Amino acid sequence: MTKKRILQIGSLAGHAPANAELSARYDVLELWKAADQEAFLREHAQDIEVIATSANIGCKTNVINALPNLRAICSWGVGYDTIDVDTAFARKIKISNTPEVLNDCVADIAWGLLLACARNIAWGDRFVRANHWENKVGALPLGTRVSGKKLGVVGLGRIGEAIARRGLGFDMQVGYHNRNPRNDVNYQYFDSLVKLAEWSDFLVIATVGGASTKHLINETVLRALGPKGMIVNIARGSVIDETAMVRLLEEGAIAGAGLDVFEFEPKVPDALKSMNQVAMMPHVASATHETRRAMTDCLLENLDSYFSTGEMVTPVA
Ligand code: 8YV
Repeated sequence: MTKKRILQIGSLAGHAPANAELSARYDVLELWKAADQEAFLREHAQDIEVIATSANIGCKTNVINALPNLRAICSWGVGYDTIDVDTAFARKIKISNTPEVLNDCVADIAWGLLLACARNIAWGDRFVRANHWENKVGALPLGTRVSGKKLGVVGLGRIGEAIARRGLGFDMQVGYHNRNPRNDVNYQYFDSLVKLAEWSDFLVIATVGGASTKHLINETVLRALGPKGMIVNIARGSVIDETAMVRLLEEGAIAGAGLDVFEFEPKVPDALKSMNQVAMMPHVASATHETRRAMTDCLLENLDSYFSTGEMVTPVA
């Protein structure tokens, strides 16, 4: 049987077997390897009905516009702020992502960063490695208690809920802000972000990225979190006004930050790199063997499903 053709926009480098698994099943046109991508798109414009991409690479307007027969975009990852959804939906192009399978691992990293920040775990690691303990060079400062405190979640969706549930295991009170309250949870709802930030000891960002949430966490919200408050972001760097956050961390107007994502990643502000009250990861919250395997399986299921039924298994609504 001849393989169906797909266009793969970028390498799925975040899961080593993924590229080979796609090529084993499909006749893959690898856009990212083309020296002249526009010429490549022109050459194959009529043949491409399906795209495979990822959350970090997305699918831009020019690619969609270059492909008159495009019907489906299947993405690896849950976020789709990098895909021009409006242009795609206007042409009735279907989009799928890989939701649910990464909730737990992303929530675990939110908690890892929260604990690292509050209890100086990354700082302590640096302290030991630098032989400061052995050589009695100063002492690691006291940390901040986590158990029993107040956890604010911005964006109580699938990942936000997994973060909130873990908070209950730490005997925390949990509050959240969404556009609308949910009637299926018992957590305290705040209709304003500023009120949630004022209430919270730890504010964890788990909302979607893109234009609708750009700089949602601005200077006012950060000031409301206050000099003892800590912020954690496992969502998208664009949700926080990073310049304001760096300035307020420098001033001590907020106590610390645990960050997996950055506004202009992989560029990270130099100022953050020298702050011991900041714990950072290179956008790897979903990066476990198990979760990345599940994300690749979900991508393949969506592609297979589209080709056999015309429908996605996990469509983006
Ligand atoms: C991706 C993510 O792994 O799923 C998402 O939306 O941000 C991550 O899980 C990341 O984009 C890969 O670089």
